[in-house]
Formats: sequence, structure tokens, C-alpha cells
Amino acid sequence: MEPDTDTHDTHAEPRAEPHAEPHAEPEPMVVDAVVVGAGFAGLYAIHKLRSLGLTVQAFEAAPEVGGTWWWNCYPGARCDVESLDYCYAFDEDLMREWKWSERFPTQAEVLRYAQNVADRFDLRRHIRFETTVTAAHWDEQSRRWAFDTDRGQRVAARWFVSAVGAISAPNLPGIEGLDTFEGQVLMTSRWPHEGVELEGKRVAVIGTGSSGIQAIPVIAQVAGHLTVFQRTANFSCPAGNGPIDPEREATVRADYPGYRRACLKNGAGTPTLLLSQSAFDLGEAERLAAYEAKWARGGAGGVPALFADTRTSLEANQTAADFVRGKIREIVADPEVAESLCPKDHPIATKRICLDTDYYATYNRPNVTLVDLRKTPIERITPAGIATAGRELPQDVIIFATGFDALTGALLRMDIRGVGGRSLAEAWEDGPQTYLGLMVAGFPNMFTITGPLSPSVLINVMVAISHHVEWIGDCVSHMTERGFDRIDATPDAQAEWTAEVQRIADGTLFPLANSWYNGDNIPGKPRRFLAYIGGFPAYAGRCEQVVAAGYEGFELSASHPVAAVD
Ligand code: N01
Repeated sequence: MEPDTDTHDTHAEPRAEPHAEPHAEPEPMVVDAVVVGAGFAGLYAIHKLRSLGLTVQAFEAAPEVGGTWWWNCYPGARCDVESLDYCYAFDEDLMREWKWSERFPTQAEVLRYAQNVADRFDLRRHIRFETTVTAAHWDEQSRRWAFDTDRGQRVAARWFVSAVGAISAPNLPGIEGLDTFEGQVLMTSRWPHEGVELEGKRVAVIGTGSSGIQAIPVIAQVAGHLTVFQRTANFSCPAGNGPIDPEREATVRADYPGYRRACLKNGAGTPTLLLSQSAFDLGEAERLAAYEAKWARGGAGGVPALFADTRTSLEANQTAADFVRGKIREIVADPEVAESLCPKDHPIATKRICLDTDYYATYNRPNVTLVDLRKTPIERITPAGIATAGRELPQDVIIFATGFDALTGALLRMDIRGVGGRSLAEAWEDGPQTYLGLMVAGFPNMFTITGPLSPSVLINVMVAISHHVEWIGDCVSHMTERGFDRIDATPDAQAEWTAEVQRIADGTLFPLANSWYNGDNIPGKPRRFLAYIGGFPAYAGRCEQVVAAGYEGFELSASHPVAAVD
């Protein structure tokens, strides 16, 4: 589908042309708000801000809407939140009319949903596709942000809404010799939309997180031989995917808004799964039966979702971890391979739990080999393949499923400069600091949807996105009605929030894992827990309190004297 780049926001003047002469200094286009990114966060932000009467310009690096669901079209890509939960709730007609086909939607189906939303609400005319925002600089005098793009556009806006995504900046590890490889190199996070011929080929997958674990069983069905290079064994539970259950669908649809409101009362913004607070509230036989039933039913959160103390007590955690390790040993025929696949270096669910379809059984196929990098690390990539432990494993294709520079990566890849020209990179030298994950002190009028230190990646992200977009919309309305044109988080409020997020995480087992939640996967990234783990209701309650107390922890001001408004 071709984007309509010529039908831009009609209120925005003067208009910048997409391909400016290299040395020309075009006048910036002035709009009320710039939205960076046109995934689910960006689409809803455009819709919301436009509905407030604001002029909006959005930029999107991809040629289409959908964000992560555009880029991650690798074989087997699928959402691990149930389709009935993975959708917007702001429009009842949309909720009623859109029909999902499976319990867990494929990437293609989620992308179609995003495209449908863009068309239904006529959002494309606000978006410049295939355009990356390279810089955003705050100008104190005009109280506006000035943006530059890789296509030479210059835009100025009062409001800067970042919708860049929490898990969107790919991580390609610098493995020696990669540039000498004569075969094809692919990344799950940048999969070619025209598809890739893997039939009969020698394929290597590096990485066994959610992306690798989804892709491996599907690739194994077509590859001549698949070699999986595993650095850390990961816990995975069955997704239990299938056609959507008509009975459940009918129950949810009977009162969809009510169902969503009920979900918001749960920590993850999805239907509650907890059987009990503690795994030890049940006797051993009863607990095992509960784990068995959950394993058979599949779905959200896997086995660890049954008891609250899986996240906080090593003993409770071990009961779930042992159960899953037992399943791996049952499923995988070769005991040595099974042992390599059994995670032993982190408590279960302290790295994001994976949901799979036939992942462990895939290792019983004659055309699949597991290379345990803990025993035989990758030495280098050669022109013909991958060398480990003194032998070369020839490959036609190497697929990197090596994850993302999560939460901070996409923001830091732009040159963002706030008050006094201070860069975001400088401000976050020791790790991200934010107030509520929504704003960064010293970067006025910049909102970060699902930003660092908000619940974002720990809850149903559609809930996280919707909450942030609505909070930002209310804030902008509040300011506009009162004639305010500048809002900034105070350094004190930010410091308190940043410390609180870490303190709550330190009360759980999460810091025990080497994971992207802690920034461990990116060399040199400061170690800090990157998301608020206190659950959605507590977080949303806090955001509400802040507003009720007159935007406590924020400074709101006007460049001109304003009349009092009740
Ligand atoms: O990335 P990951 P992902 N040499 O970081 C390995 C969401 N998501 O794209 O663990 C060898 O989890 C790395 O090893 P280690 C979801 O939130 C959702 O899979 O660092 N290996 C790990 O095995 C998820 O958590 C969905 O030791 C290297 C893997 O690469 C998040 O995105 C689907 C390496 C990376 O795993 C990220 O998932 C997909 C190296 N140099 C993703 N560097 C669904 O909705 C890294 N690795 C289902």
C-alpha cells in the first residue's frame, strides 16, 4: 500500500518538501504536535491529538504503519497477548466490528488491524513514511521543538510525542568476521517483506529469545538443515494457539468495554490468571496438577503466571522452574540436548517468558542441531559459515534473533537536546531517568509513550499505550485551556520516581537475571531496571493522583500572562 505523502496536514504552513536540496535551509513547517513513529502508539496519538483540534505531523521510518508489526515479519511471528486483549478500546465500533481469527494473532493479522485503524480514522495523511527523525532540539525562546529528518524536512512543534516503541531498536552483535560471510544475513527484526527462500538451505539462527523461539519451529519445517546457536537457554511454555474460541469470544463481545475495564484492574492489563498468592498455598500434588493444567491450556504468562510469589520467592519460583525443566526433559529425546535446553542460570520469568508452538519438540527433528554456546562459543563468522570450537559449520543463511536495545535505544538513536542544549544521551549517561516514564526533566513538552520506567513492556502494551496517549491528551488539553505552553518534570520528582522503580524491582527476583529488562544485553549500557513493575492499577492510580494534585512533580508555565481558569 502506497502512503499518501502529498496530502499532509492542511493546517501546517509553510510546508517542507520531502527532498530538499542538500544546502537549502527550508523554512520549518510549524505544527502543534510532532509524533515520531506510526505503530500502535503513534496511530492513537495522531488520532487523539487531532481530535483535540491540534495540527499533527507524524514521521515513520517504515513505508507503512504498524511499527514493530511491520518490521518483525519473520516466519512464525505472532503476538503473545491474546487477540481479544491486543486491541484498542477507544472506539466501540472498532471493537465490535474487527474480528480476530486466532487466539494469538499472526504478525500479518496484527498488521492488517493497524492498517485498518489507519484507514478507518484517516490517519495516513498526517504521516510522512520512509522518513526518520534524526534530531529534535528544544528552543526555549519559542517554546517549541525543532525537528530534522533524514529527508531534509525541518518542522517546529510545541509538543513532541515520542511513539518510537519500547522494543524497536535492533541489536546486531558485532561478531568478528560477519562482514566476510558470503551467504545471506538476516535479522528477525528487519525481515524482508518480499519473503525469503529458506527451502532446503543450511540455516543458522543465533538467539533464543521470544523471536528465535517463534521462528525456529517454522524454519525447521522448510530448511535443509537448521543449526540453532544458543547462548542462554530460555524458559518457554506452550502458547496453546488455535482458532479463536467462539464461546469466549461471544462472552467478551457481549460487553467488550466492561471486559476491558475489568482487565485494567489486573496487574498486567489482561484477564487475571493468578490461582493464589503463594505457590505454597497448595500442597505439592495440587500445585503440580495446576501447573499441568496450565501447561495443557497454554497461553498468557505460562506456568509462572499462576502464583504471585513466583516473582518474589526463589523457593516458589523453583517449583515452576522445575516443572518446566521436567517438561523439557520429557519432550526432548536426546538427554544431552535436553540438558542444554534447560535454563539454569536465572529464575523462571525473570527474563521475559516465551510462548511457543512445538519449540522443544523441534529439537527431535533430524534436520535440527543445537549448538550450546556456553560449551562451544562462536569464535568468528567465516566466509562459509560459523566457526565454533575449532570447527566450521557451513551455512547458506545466518539469521540474527538477537533482540533489541530496549526502552532507551530508539530514543537515544535520535539527537534529542533539551534545555541548554543538553543531550538526552548526557542526561541518561548513568541510565534512564524519567518521571512516570512519561517525561524527562530538562526536556520540556516531550512525552514518551511507553517510555523507560513506565509499565510498558511488563503489561499488555495496548493498555500501556492507550493509558499514556489518554494521559498526554488530557495534559495537553489542560494546558491549552489555561494558556500554558510549557511543562517540565521537576528533577526531584524524577529522582524519586527513578529510585522507586528500582526499589520495587529490587524487591523481586528480576534483577537476578541477565536480561534486556536490566539493560544487560547491550555492551556498556548502564544496569538499571527499565520498567515499572508495580502493576498497571498502581501505576495508573499514581498518574491520576499526580493530575488531581495539580500535576504534582511537573512545572507548568506560560510565556504570556494567563487568566485564571477553574
Ligand atoms: O530478543 P531477546 P527477542 N551471541 O533479547 C541472544 C518481545 N517480543 O527479539 O540471553 C549469541 O529476548 C540472547 O542471548 P542471551 C518480547 O518482549 C515479543 O527474542 O543474551 N547470542 C537471546 O537468546 C521479547 O522479550 C514477541 O544470552 C546472542 C537472544 O539473542 C522481546 O521482544 C515476539 C548474542 C535475544 O533474545 C525481545 O525478544 C518477539 C550474541 N552475541 C519479541 N546477542 C511476541 O509477542 C544476543 N544473543 C511473541
